[in-house]
Order: sequence, then C-alpha cells, then structure tokens
Amino acid sequence: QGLPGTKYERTFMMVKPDGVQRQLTGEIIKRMETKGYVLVGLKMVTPDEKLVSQHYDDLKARPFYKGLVKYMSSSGPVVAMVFQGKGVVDYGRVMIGVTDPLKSAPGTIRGDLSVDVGRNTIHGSDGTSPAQDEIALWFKPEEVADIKNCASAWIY
Ligand code: FUP
Repeated sequence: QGLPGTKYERTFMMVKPDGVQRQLTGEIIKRMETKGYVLVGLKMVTPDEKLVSQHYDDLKARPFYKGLVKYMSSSGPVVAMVFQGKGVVDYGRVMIGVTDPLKSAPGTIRGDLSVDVGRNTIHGSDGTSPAQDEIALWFKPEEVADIKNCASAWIY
C-alpha cells in the first residue's frame, strides 16, 4: 500500500487552519489534482494538542514549537488529505514551496497564497518515511481509498 517509488506512492498533506478559514482548500486540492495526483484520503478534523504534538514531535526542541502547537490545536479545523502518485512526496514539497512563504517561489502554494511562516497554509510530509507515519497518525487504514484499479492507473 502506497509503496514509495511507484505510482501508488502516498503523502500526507494538510490545509492548516489559516488555509481553511481563507477558503483555500479547493484551490489546493485543485493544484494537486491538476498535476495528476489522486486524492485518496480526505477529512476535516479539529486536532487536539495531543495529535498536533505527535504530528510535530520532531520539532519539540524548537523555539516556535509551543506557539505552533497552540495555533494548530486552537484555531479550528484543518483538512487532512492523502495524495497518491509518482513522486508525490518530493514533488508535493516542490509544489508547496519552502517553509517561509516569503522565500517560496511564485507558482508554489505558499509562494502564491501565503505571507507568514507561522500561517503558511499547508503541510506536506518531508520524506517517504514521515509520509507513512503521518498517514497512519491522521487516518485509519480504511479511511484511505484503494484507487489502484480505477482510471488513474492507466493515465501514467
Ligand atoms: P515545513 O516542513 O516546511 O512545514 O517546515 P517545518 O517542519 O520546519 O516547520 C513546521 C511548521 O512550523 C511550519 F510549517 C511553520 C512552523 N514554523 C514556524 O512557525 N517558524 C519557523 O521558523 C519554522 C517553522
């Protein structure tokens, strides 16, 4: 399932609270789908502190960690997503841009849609191993669709 390096590779993405409130969810999904990536998991979640802390566990020593957890767990819902397709983990990150929206190129999601590093609109897994961990953290296995056998399989 979701084997890295195949066209069934999967990544976890999340429209953060600022993106949901600014009604950018559709725009973000549109960019990923138009590229050729397949939406195989989707839900709106209001994450609690525990879930956000687990998600950002690797950042717990960083000075912005506390504010990040507070923001992500007390600002309303996020849209959690799983996208599937060839190279989706790394190319998804290219499409997102770098962490600071002001350093992100135009054409990227953060470069086009965001200004502030703490309100950078979208998360995307940074590597195939984090992608698998994050999908497992946010989705039950049965919440991720097995779309291998539908039309997308023969497009590329
Ligand atoms: P990214 O993988 O681009 O989302 O970046 P990181 O995992 O390094 O950071 C996770 C989140 O922490 C960012 F999306 C926003 C927040 N952050 C800050 O608020 N300030 C910083 O200096 C760096 C990150």
